[in-house]
Amino acid sequence: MVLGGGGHAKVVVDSLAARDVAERIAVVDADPNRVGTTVLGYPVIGDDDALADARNQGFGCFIVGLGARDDNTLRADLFGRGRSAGLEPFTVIHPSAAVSAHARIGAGTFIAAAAAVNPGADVGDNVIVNTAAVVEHDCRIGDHALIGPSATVLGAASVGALALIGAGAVVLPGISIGEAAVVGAGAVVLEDIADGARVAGVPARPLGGTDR
Ligand code: JB3
Repeated sequence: MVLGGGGHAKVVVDSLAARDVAERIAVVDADPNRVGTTVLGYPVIGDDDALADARNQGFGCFIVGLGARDDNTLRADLFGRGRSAGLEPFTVIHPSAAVSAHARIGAGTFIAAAAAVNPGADVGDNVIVNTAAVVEHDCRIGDHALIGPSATVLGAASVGALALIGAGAVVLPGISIGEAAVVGAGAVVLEDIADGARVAGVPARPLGGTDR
C-alpha cells in the first residue's frame, strides 16, 4: 500500500511495478478527488481511513509515497500511521540504483533511479534518496530525511532526522546537518548546520538573515 498518490507516489509506484509485488499495489490519498482514480494504472482505493482495514484486505506492507518541499513532518506522521495500522514498512530500491552491500538501508526507505549509496553509509527509516542523489561512504542519514534529486552528501557527513537536502545541493565531507534543517537547492554546505536551520546559496548561509 502506497500512502499518498501525487507526483512522488508516481515515482515510487514506477519502482514498485518492476517488482513481483506489482499486481498487489494500491494507493491511499487524502484528496477525495483522487479516490477512484489510478496512479500509473494502480487504484487509489480510499483515504487513510482505508488503513484500518488494510490487513483484512490482504495488505501486509506500506511505503510513504508522499514527498516534501521543505518539511518532512507529514511524511513522518504517515509513517507512524502505517505502522499503527499493523503494516510493515517496505523498502524500495530502484533496480538502477547502486547501493553497496556494506550500507544499511532502513525500513520503508526509497532509493530512486540512478542514486548511489556507498559502503559504510547508514540510511534511516522512511528516507527518500531521490533520483541520481549520492550518499557517500560512511554517511549517516536520519529517519524521515529527504535527499533531493542529484544532491550529494560527501564522505562521513551526517544528515539529521527530518532534514531536507534540496536538489543538486552538496554537503562537504564530515559536515553535520541538524535535525529538520533545510538546505536549499544548489547550496554548497561548508559548515555544520544547526537543528531546524534553513540555509541556501554558495557557500550556504542562513535564509532570511536569521541564524536559526
Ligand atoms: O521534485 C521532485 C522530484 N519531487 C517532489 C517531491 C519530493 O515532493 C514533487 O515534485 C512534489 O513537490 C512533492 O511530491 P508529492 O508529495 O507527491 O506532492 P504532490 O504531487 O502535491 O502530491 C501529494 C499528494 O499527497 C496529494 O495527492 C495529496 O492529496 C496527498 N496527501 C496529502 N496529505 C496525503 C496526505 N495522502 C495521504 N494518504 N495522507 C495524507 O495525510
